Amino acid sequence: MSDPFKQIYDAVLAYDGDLVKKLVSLALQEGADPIEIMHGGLSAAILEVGNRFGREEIFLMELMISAEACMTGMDMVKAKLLESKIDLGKPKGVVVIGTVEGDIHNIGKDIVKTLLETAGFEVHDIGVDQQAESFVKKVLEVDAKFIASSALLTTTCVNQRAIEEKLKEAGIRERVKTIIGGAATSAEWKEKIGADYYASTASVGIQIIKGYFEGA
Ligand code: B12
Repeated sequence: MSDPFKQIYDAVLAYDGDLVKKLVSLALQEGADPIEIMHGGLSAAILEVGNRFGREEIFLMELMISAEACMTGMDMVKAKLLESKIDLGKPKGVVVIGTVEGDIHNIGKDIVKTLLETAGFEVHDIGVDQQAESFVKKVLEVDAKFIASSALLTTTCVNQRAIEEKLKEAGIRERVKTIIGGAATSAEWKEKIGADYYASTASVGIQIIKGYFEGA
């Protein structure tokens, strides 16, 4: 059989959700690394679809169908990762995660969430299109020490700045760390809004959050 990750990649690009499902299931059965299925197969493909959409080579409908196919595969991989999670006892830390207001992209956020859960963190996912106030409210409710926010649109990443402001208004900025991610964010943006950390990938983000709690 040829490279399973490449086959999954091709199936997403072919808008074939059923084939994605079949190939991911087969790859998992054959012991392929779930993280590699996520990154090398599904994410790589959806990013290529995004590039094609950006170049106006495909329509929004095609982008949506590919995203659907990608998410089907992601759900299977996430289930596999969580199934293999060993009981690590007390959570390593409490994190609130969500996608900012005006933004419904959830694939990247969900990867970060799954990897954090697999690593033994207690994660409170407030979902997509969430106001800055909702992040802060959740932090107070569950006594979280970290906010992880995702923004994919240049029009919505401003809402990560709103999270910083709302934390200050609530008087808890000093005791909560913030990490930002998603295609619309960057190290420069982090500096500009006063967030604590930026991560270009989920794996880098997990390392940062782990590092913080291990040193805390
Ligand atoms: C899939 C997709 C969609 C799907 C979303 C499905 C879903 N349920 O999420 C649909 C079709 C719904 C969609 C809609 C739209 N989209 Co869209 N979409 C994408 C696409 C192709 C892929 C995004 C994705 O899932 N990538 C895969 C994941 C794994 O990558 P990721 O999110 O970047 O996450 C990784 C890292 O960034 C990081 N990460 C992400 N978040 C976080 C958070 C933290 C804390 C950390 C540590 C790390 C982290 O971890 C992940 C893994 O390493 C991107 C293209 C792109 N280059 O990003 C366009 C893109 C983001 N979309 C775009 C646009 C324009 C739109 C629409 C406005 C289209 C329209 N005309 O309606 C709408 C907006 C809807 C809204 N209000 O949010 C533009 C944005 C342009 C801009 N500069 O603002 C892009 C860049 C496409 C393009 N090239 O034009 N989209």
